[in-house]
Amino acid sequence: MSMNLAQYLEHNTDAHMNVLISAIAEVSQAISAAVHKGALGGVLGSAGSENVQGETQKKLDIIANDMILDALSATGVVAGMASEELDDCSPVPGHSDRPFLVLFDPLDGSSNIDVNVSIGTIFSVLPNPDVGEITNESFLQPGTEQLAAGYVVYGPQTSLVLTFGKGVVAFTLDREAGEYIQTSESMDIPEDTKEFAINMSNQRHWYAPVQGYIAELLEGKTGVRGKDFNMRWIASMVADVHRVLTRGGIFMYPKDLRDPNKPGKLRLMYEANPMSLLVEQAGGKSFDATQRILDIQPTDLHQRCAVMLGSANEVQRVSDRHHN
Ligand code: P6P
Repeated sequence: MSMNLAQYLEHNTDAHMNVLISAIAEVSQAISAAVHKGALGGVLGSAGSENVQGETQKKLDIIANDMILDALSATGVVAGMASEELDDCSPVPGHSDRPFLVLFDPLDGSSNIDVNVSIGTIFSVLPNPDVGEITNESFLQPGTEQLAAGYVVYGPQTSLVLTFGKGVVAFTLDREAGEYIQTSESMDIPEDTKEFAINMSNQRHWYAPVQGYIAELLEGKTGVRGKDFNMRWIASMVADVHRVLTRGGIFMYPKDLRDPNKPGKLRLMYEANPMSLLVEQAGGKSFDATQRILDIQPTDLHQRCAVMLGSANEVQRVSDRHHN
């Protein structure tokens, strides 16, 4: 008989973390219901505003963001939050002594909302550095400091995938019962793969190491790799990374020539870091090209980075190309 999330948290986390993850799971059920209602809920389409990234915000982006802010503030264990949708962090007034800081992308891949493709919520839990009031600087901790990380993917199933630094577990939402049931006790990424995920339309903008690496994959069994590869690109990081965690693969969003000052498209603090912790805990690797993403010392809440994550031998191979 599989455990439900409440039983799992009871046996595997302390009281504070139990409260936090339970709150995230509960609010994700409400977000899942809104996502799956789609146009019938009158929440599709643009909200007519832009986020700090200059991206048009979808109504569901903002709805999900506000739901998470309210849910985490009410837990009694969160001192402050940071979100892709907020310019600055959101301290919980009068509670700067609470144990956790939480960063999140409330609805990643939101451009897929209107075309009914999987999207997701990504979250990262950091310790409160306990240096007085919570500011943006309180969050600027390397990914190795994360106490927990996870995501909820709103797809054919709604799945919650979690790590507390002791492997990766997965739960599937039983909508009738209104609870998450454990469906994986250990997600493990095979060291080798035949599947890569990258937006090929950017190919002419890539730097030489990525050009060379992808060219080898495309040569298939006729080339040096001696095997054919398959390509997937959902353009929803949560969905692409969930596939990698489920069956292996390499996911890449490299820095490219369009803007030498822009290290990549994806955000370090609430996309790359949580996903990197999950991938490493599942036996994979996650580099920005030359260094481990989890080792990056952040300098800005919304900084971006290049991402190459997944099956260890493939990530190492493309990283080695950057060093030679
Ligand atoms: P592109 C979604 O907007 C996102 O931030 C990630 O979820 C996804 O992996 C990437 O951007 C897709 O980017 O350039 O292929 O649309």
